[in-house]
Amino acid sequence: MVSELNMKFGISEALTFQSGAGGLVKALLRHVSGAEAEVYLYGAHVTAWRSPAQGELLFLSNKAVYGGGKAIRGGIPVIFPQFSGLGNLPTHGFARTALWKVDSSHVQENGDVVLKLYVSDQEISQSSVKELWPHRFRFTYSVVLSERLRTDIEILNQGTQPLSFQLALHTYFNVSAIENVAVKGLKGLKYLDNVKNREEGLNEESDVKFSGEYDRIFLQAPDRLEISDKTRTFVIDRRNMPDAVVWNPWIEKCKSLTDMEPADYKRMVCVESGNIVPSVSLGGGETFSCSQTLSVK
Ligand code: TA6
Repeated sequence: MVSELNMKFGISEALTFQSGAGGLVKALLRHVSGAEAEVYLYGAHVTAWRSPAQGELLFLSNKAVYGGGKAIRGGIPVIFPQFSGLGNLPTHGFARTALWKVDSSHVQENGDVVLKLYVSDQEISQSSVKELWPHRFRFTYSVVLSERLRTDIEILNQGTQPLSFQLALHTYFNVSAIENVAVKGLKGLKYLDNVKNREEGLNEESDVKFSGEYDRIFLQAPDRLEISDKTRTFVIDRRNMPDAVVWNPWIEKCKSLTDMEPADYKRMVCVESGNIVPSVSLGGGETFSCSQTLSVK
């Protein structure tokens, strides 16, 4: 499998496929700047993004489980076609535990390394899912590495009937310590508070900081959000992904997660770009596209 993938899609220096954790196949992308990213075919899951200057930029749990129908804890889980429990599918949908396939790979003129993965209804084997979400679709996910990390999404409704979905890139950022972190750009936004049974609220904080379990879906957020940490700032640029989820499990919730160390809440924050409320409606034959670009300064 790995050697076949390297024959077909490998690009010397820029893109190699390897056997990763749990025997799952992962791709290693290397950019001329020295930036690197790792992507598992399982879940099309970006598990690492690192830069020579800043090191590991995404949080990845040392207790993550690889395969077996459980999502890898950390990196960038792809949430589709349902966010959290907002529907009758398994929490956060089936994309993050599906086995994606390689569509293509190339290095652009400007040096960006591109790995394009896809999953369709053909690759979804769980019959229960097909009953609950009986649509023909193709989800194409492009991981584009330069000094930045861009993830482009195209979702095609291959059926004739309309379908609707929720979507999010559930990005886990690696932070120095949660008490050093502030999420900027959310002032004045309506949110749904998942810690208070999705109670609606209005955010007055220019800087969202953390002192307990935090789990809010911010609606219609600006295209640019920032996460300031002690010595660096993450910049999240979003196209056509208006909602933003901010999550930190804090002490008790973190302890309850078997695939996180009890102290892991201190070194991560999730800021997730998405299309959650309302869901996206897609007519037969129509395509939805959106994108997230991560950079650090
Ligand atoms: O994005 C926030 C959230 O919906 C939280 O409620 C928490 O459940 C988190 O996702 C992680 O969910 P998971 O199913 O990956 O454990």
